Amino acid sequence: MKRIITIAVALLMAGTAFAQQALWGSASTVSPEINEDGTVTFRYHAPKAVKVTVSGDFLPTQRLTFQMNGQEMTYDAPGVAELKEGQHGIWEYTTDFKVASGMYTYTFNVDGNNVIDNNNMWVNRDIASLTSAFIVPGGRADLFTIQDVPHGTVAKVWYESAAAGFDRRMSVYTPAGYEQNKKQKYPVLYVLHGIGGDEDAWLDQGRAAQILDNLIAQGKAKPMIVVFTNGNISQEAAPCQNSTGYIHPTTALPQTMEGTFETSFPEVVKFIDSNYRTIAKKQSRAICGLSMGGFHTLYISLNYPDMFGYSGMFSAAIGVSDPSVSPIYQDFDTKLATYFSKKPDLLWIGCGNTDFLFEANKDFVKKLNENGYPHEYLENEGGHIWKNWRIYLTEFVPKLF
Ligand code: FER
Repeated sequence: MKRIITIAVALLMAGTAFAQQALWGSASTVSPEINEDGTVTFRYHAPKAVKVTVSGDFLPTQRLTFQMNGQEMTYDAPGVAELKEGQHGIWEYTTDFKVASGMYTYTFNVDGNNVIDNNNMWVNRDIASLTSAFIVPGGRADLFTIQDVPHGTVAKVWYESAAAGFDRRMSVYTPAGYEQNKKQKYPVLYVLHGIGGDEDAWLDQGRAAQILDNLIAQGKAKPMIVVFTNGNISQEAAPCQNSTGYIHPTTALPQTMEGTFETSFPEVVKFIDSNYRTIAKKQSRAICGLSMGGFHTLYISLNYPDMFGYSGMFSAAIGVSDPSVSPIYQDFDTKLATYFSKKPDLLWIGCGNTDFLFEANKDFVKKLNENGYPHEYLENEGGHIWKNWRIYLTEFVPKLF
């Protein structure tokens, strides 16, 4: 018996040593720690550091400015707080306020260098920045957590793109029950990311799969298939997931907002309708997106007015199209009139009142009002941030189908 145990332990050790390279490098410092009084403590081990700060959207925002098209624009940047060095080179900061329920992302800055919290295993990428994340539960944030409900399935799917000339990747969420209910057909929501993003953005930063699981389980949303495309037509897939391996994410990729992605969108819809059990009609199709994805949503909806019954524009990059680069951006007013003459089920717009695109969104809403074009508009606090985009998704999805 003893011998059998020894062999079993030896096999286990050999197996795990190969299976887990990082087996002996465990984390020891607790960070972040959500305290019983509602404050949050951050810790970072840096025995030789001179200055350590934490920056994140759990802190009051700072207003910063930048130049866009010769104009000075203001935007919200995450606040910054200093950590103090304690024993054993562990730096620490505890908020002097209760952190409200919500999902937050943050980074440390150690002597001028931005780093993630290496004791927090939840890391997200936002364009070209790695951020650490945490959720303070309660309220709407409970939609972002994994609950004891039936879960959908997320697949990474490659499709042949004639427009790009190579295979491209998308993420596809099928709701709980999809695999079992073989006769059931489902409506489809297409969800688009912002500039510099990719087919992973809404699932990682946006918590879209959790939001869908929870809203469906609560009976607040219909079971639906959700498709997350990669809106950078020059790109096969997200960084490290493409044939070149590594790519550095940038907001200035070739063919960004030059019409090819929008023009070729029917090839995506055709692929989904051919490979999934969809209800392949306008009233059972929705599209939405944040920022550049809101821009894509607008032009796809206007140029293919028979394709989507529901369209959602989240902090949309309105008014930045160049009609000279693609016919898709031309004859805007005529296309808008045609779109509304075909009676879409819903055009939904959401924008925060400190977003640098707030004025552009307000102008668009004004134009819709002046023309009597039906729409829903949510104006809330905050800027061009994931906090708002998660809120907009939770508002938009229950209105569908
Ligand atoms: C612009 C304003 C906003 C623009 C793009 C955006 C290319 C997109 C922002 C985003 O997706 O977050 O002028 O020009």
